[in-house]
Amino acid sequence: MTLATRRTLLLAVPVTWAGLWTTPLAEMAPELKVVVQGRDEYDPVSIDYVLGFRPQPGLLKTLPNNRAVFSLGAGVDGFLSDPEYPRQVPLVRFVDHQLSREMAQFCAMHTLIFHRQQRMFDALQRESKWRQSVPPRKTEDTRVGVLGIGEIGTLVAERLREHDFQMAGWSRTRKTIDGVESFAGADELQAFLARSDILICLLPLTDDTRHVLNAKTFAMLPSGAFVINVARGGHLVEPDLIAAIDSGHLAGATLDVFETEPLPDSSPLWAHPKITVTPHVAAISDPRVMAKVAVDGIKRMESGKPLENVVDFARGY
Ligand code: NDP
Ligand code: OXD
Repeated sequence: MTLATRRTLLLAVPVTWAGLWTTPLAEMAPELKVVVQGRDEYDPVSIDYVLGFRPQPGLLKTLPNNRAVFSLGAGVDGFLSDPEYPRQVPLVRFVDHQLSREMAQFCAMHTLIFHRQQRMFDALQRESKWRQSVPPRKTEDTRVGVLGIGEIGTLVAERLREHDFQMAGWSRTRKTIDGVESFAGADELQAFLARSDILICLLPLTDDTRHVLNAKTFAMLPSGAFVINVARGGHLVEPDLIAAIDSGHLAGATLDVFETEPLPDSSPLWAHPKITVTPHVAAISDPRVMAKVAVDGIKRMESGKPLENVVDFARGY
């Protein structure tokens, strides 16, 4: 990178992880000065750019010359939950095909584990029992619904379509995706849920989508439906999910994200026999790619080009 002025980037991540990004940043942009929040002394006035994930609330408003914020996550709720986020500073979310591919793989895996009754066979194996059984419903008769059919949701739907599931997606605006039925807006949510035997949540967490997975929406799903939440814990009312499973209405769930992370030891989700818990690992982004996205963004900004994947503060994603 050749910069007319030496620029300074504040890396707002846990100090012990900082090396994951400082090393590739130094290789890709040796002229960029990188300071690590909580480790290095810095003058707030000197900060030109920020790269981070869930920075401490109030931090960004202390940086009067900050030109842009680059999110290390696809979801930017960790920035927008800061009531003092300076709205004149563009926020760039992380968009990467490798990330979408990993998300699609995780969603396909958990859809198929449920559909092919793998948990039942795991239990039978533990008891040395040989019992042949086929999925209760044919794949082509099984309806999968993706809540949030954006960058990641679209690839998830396309990959599951290849397995012959009947696919649909729900979004704010209408979509045209081959072999994926489109439902749009609040008015079509009920019809979308009523046809979703397996529901995958891939929405951004906003004021409109918080707690969208609740007792009322679960009741709209067909009996025996399965829920996969890989978006944010704030989408789900956890006690409502447990109640819907324990009542027999829902067959179970896979949860990768939680209202409180790490999931507390005391959470009933850990030991629930019909819930699979994973520790926010549906996709682990590559720090080198994240560093490159930030460096490319800085280059664009420095050469007067518009930034890509900028968050719309009014929409909240
Ligand atoms: P996008 O912004 O590309 O897509 C969001 C989708 O949600 C769009 O289709 C959008 O509709 C839809 N949407 C937003 N608000 C509403 C609403 N009120 N009603 C109906 N539809 C709505 O996001 P990504 O696909 O990149 O990421 C989705 C989320 O996945 C992230 O925000 C993050 O929380 C989560 N994530 C989790 C990871 C993990 O490891 N577990 C990793 C990466 C992401 P429209 O298209 O009409 O705008
Ligand atoms: C996320 C991510 O937003 O890992 O969760 O990208």
